[in-house]
Amino acid sequence: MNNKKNQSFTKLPAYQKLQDHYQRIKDLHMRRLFSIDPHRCDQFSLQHNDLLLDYSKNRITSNTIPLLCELARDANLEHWREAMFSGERINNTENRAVLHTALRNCSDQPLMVDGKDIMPEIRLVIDKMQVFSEKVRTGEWKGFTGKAVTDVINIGIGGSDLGPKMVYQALKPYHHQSLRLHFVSNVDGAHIEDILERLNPETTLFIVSSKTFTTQETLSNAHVARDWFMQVAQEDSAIRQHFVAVSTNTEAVKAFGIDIENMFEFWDWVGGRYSLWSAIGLSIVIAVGADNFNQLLLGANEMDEHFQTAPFEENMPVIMALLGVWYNNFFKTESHGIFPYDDYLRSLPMYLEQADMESNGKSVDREGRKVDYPTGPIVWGTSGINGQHAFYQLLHQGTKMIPADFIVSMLTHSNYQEQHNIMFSNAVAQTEALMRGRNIDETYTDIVSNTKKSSGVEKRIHHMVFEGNNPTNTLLIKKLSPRTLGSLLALYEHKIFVQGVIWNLNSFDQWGVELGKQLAKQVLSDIHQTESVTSHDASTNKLVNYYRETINDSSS
Ligand code: G6Q
Repeated sequence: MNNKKNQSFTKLPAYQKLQDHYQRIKDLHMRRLFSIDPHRCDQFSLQHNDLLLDYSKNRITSNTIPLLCELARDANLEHWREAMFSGERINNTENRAVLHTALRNCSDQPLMVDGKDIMPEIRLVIDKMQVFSEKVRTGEWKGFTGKAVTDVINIGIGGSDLGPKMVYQALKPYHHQSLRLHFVSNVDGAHIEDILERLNPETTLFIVSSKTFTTQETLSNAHVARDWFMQVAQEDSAIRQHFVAVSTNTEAVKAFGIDIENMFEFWDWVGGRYSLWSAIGLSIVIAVGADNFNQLLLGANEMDEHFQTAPFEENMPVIMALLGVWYNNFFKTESHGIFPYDDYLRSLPMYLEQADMESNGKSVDREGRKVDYPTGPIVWGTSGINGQHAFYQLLHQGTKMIPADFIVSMLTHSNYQEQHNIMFSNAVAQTEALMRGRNIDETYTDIVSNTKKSSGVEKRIHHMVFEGNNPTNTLLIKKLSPRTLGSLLALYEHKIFVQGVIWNLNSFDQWGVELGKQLAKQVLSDIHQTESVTSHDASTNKLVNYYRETINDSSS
């Protein structure tokens, strides 16, 4: 058990130095910083394999990064990093190790947890996943009427859904030619119904993905799937060929009626939102094959090594984390935008919302003391190019500063190179516009040269000025492949970890999701009562009673 205690974030010696530094540079415009140092980009960029991070469009000077790195040292980042990778129980509220990195560990070194080397078990499960997936992919795995599988449905939610779904979309060019994958997470019956109505039970395979195998939404959907299937199959014995489970809970899997032979195991030291590398990635292996899945793991492992070995000043996840802390805690920004310029990465913002906000959305520190500083930002985003025609107005001319990551692929998988050139130029132009802005003189010149008129300009000019000085990171990916995707996702995982260490949080529990779950069980039972509900507050009573009356009226 790790007993090392961190000082509170605001008591770290570098914190005060950063406060002073902030006071000195907070009003500096990045335009000026670029004009003073035309080579700023060389100083503030990092390359790791096929990822290039340009962080020069940030409100930093050459003094900022050394001070932020000092902050990371004050927060004992080296110690916590070592503790995580070596399997110490750094998830102190659940008394668990945090070892998603072991799932992509390609070395032949043992990794001990509770006196046991966990690497052989990991390899066994990976082999089992690969053998099974190959059977499904080649058509050797047959349904109960002897037909090959055409459709695979992953039933899961949260960490058991978002990662596999996002990776499946991201790796579209690597998909099996004819197998179709579907992801059901919402307990709204419309979700599963919309998918099932198009499918044939004889050729459909279900993966019930749930770490605990107690999650209400997932089990409810799994029962709907089983009933749908049994209407046609009739015999219980047919379930074997159509239902597999991914879980840590053998007993619950058995109780549901899934053969243990068809269960793919993982362990309590894999957090839900960090689980796509484990058996939770089974749908990914089926979609893209074992070799591509191994490339995904390799890319992540390469980022793990970079994170463990590169000096903080040259360490991509550390730098991204520190920049986030710089804005969150000194500029007091509230949110952080994620804008992919690659259609295959369209679900990445949603995935990172969970990864980041469930990890660092905490208001007590590792020791349970209330924090007196802002922790995790609101992480949000969508496809950048669509955002430009929607909410970017606020980024450019609103009153809030929103630091953002622009994630851009350079080589396209599509056949439309000119479309890709348009997308790339938009991404880069946006970061330029957010940084430079357009001052009043430039605005005046632009208007006059575009309209060839100077009369009436004063009326509009203030609406057309852009202050600029909005910070962005640009992450250029050479080409979106399993390997680069693995590195990209591990980069964000470690960024989140570093921020958690600096804020002295346990980034690996998620107690905040519990209360709503408990209350939902109570409300569900209330809905079935015959009497009016009075046990909640007036608002909740009213909503529940109105719902009960409405569904009762409609069924009578
Ligand atoms: C992730 C969270 C959460 C979890 C889901 C599904 O870190 O713990 O999103 O993944 O609640 O849980 P199960 O996999 O246990 O069904």
